Amino acid sequence: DQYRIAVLGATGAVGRKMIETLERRNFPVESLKLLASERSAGETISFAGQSIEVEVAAPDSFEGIDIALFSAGATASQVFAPEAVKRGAVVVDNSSAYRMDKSVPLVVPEVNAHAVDLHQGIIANPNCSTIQLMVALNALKEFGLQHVVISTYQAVSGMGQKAVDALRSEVEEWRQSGSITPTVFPLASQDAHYPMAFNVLPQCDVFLDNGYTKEEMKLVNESRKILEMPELKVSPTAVRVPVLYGHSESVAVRFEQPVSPAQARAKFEQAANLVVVDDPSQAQYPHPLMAEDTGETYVGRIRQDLADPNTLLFFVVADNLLKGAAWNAVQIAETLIQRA
Ligand code: A2P
Ligand code: 11C
Repeated sequence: DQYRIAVLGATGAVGRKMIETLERRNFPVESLKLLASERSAGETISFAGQSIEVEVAAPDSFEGIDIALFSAGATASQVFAPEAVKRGAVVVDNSSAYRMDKSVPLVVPEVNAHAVDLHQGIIANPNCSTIQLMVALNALKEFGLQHVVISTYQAVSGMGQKAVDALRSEVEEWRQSGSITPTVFPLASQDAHYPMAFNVLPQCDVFLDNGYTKEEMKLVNESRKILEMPELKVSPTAVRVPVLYGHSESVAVRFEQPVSPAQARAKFEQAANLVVVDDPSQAQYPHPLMAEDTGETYVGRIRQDLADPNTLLFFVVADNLLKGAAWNAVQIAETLIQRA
């Protein structure tokens, strides 16, 4: 079978990767419709040797579409997802709009593919920093996960294409003038801006009333839903670093029992799409440039906590635009057609 596919947000950082991933994974595409706002109407993007013109998204755009991949932000998802579903499409939504909705499966195929079966038209793709954490934690689930302490090191591409351009411009401005005029980080929409180049900012997305950022609370709430562990303790800190592509995470997990690094490593090695890179004597460990442009999740620096034998520490890296977004979304679409 072949499927009629639409990509909403086709010109964005994730949308472009969705198109590329459909091609790389040889998805059975009968036709591909590319949708964005009026800002980029008429632009062309190539897919499988064809040049496809980007159209302005409208409710009727989804007429005759089987699967729609959405990555145009939560507001656009709220507007267009019901319209697409009404017209018979299944939406795989990369925004945060529907993730915590009880009637919407939130899926990392390596972890909870079965949840896809429960969809009512919309399947949500988790937040990038959550997805790679899930791939690693799921491998260790049988040891009894008790408490996860996670600190992230997130690439600017998580904020979209404009943030990638902005970090490059900051570096260029610094090279030419020796200074940086900050306008985009940590968030374009807020007043306070700091340089991102040569800097680290402990803010991803907006702060909530509890003193945590939205990104941090996504790590808590989405992890609980995907792992089906509503009581799981998660202590998150999300940090933006001057990296273009690839989120990194330092993770400490407390288990119900002592777990050795060798036991964990054996489980990691059996897990699908998880690559163990862990040979400190040869300086082998995961880092963002290693993960860039790949669909795998990488884990290394596996070691026992010095004070607590029930706690393991490790480092997890993945390409946030691929496994963290576009790749996972296409895997969800594949899961959908395989299980139909
Ligand atoms: P456009 O390029 O026309 O602005 P990024 O996350 O890299 O910023 O990309 C966001 C993507 O979502 C872009 O493709 C953008 O299109 C698209 N987009 C944003 N808002 C809308 C909207 N209201 N309707 C359709 N597409 C949208
Ligand atoms: C970031 N995680 O790196 C965000 C980007 O909920 O899909 C993705 C936001 C989301 O800033």
